[in-house]
Amino acid sequence: MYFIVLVGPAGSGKTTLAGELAAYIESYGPSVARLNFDPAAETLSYDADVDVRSYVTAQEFMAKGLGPNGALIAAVDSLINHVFDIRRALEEIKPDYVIVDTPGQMELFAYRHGGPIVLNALTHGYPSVTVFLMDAIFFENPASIVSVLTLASSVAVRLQRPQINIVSKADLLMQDVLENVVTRLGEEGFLESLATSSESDLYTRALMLSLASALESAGFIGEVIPVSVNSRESMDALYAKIQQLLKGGEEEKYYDQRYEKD
Ligand SMILES: Nc1nc2c(ncn2[C@@H]2O[C@H](COP(=O)(O)OP(=O)(O)OP(=O)(O)O)[C@@H](O)[C@H]2O)c(=O)[nH]1
Ligand SMILES: [Mg+2]
Repeated sequence: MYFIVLVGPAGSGKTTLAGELAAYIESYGPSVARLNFDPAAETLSYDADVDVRSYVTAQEFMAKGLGPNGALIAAVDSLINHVFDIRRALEEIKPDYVIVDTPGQMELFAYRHGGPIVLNALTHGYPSVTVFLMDAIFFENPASIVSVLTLASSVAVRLQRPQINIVSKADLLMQDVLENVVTRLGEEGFLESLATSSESDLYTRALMLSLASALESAGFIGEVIPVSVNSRESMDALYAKIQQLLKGGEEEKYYDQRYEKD
């Protein structure tokens, strides 16, 4: 089993991509299990093979008096009690891939303890990759771009597994932004030049430049793949990268070569 964990801000397209990517991979032969990992999901655009809501729902915690955000956090934390049952359910299906559709409340993965602990317990012993979705809407100006890539790096630091950063809903990108920004993000010095070109005040620009420079010097950005569920071509690029990271040998990473294991 290989795990593909979809993480991204609210509404970035995780659930839609989970269903479309599963069908896309199946069209080439491998079997795929769809795992809904969002205890607060109301409707899903795919049929979940395993659904955490069979074990715990955010609504149960709201009934105990928590607000919607606190209830989701408590629900994800409490998944640790069910994670072995969820693994067993997946092991019975024995799919080639498991696609994990996570909740949109990013602080679960970027800042809190619960998200990474539960995900690590879920995927322990199996190769896994994070696909981080950055909505096309974030690619409108340098401040949003630097900010969403910084968020992507927080997730990478915390989940500690190979990560593919994608621009989701790429069909909504203007052609000019696709060609002159998104496809150039991996070029050395490009993010820094973008930060420098920002029309922010001096302090903000200096901060953005430092963040851009840190992300670049760590080799974090690499290739950012534009993906639209309407384009088979972009799904080809995503699937190729997923296979490269999952099967390309011992935990292939595209981070800075200086820190590779001996
Ligand atoms: N144009 C376009 N819209 C998309 C694409 N993928 C998803 N959407 C739309 O984006 C909206 C949000 O999609 P979801 O898949 O529910 O996003 P999500 O990340 O699962 O949302 P939460 O679970 O609430 O965080 C829906 O209206 C989708 O139809 C895409 O590739 N292109
Ligand atoms: Mg969703």
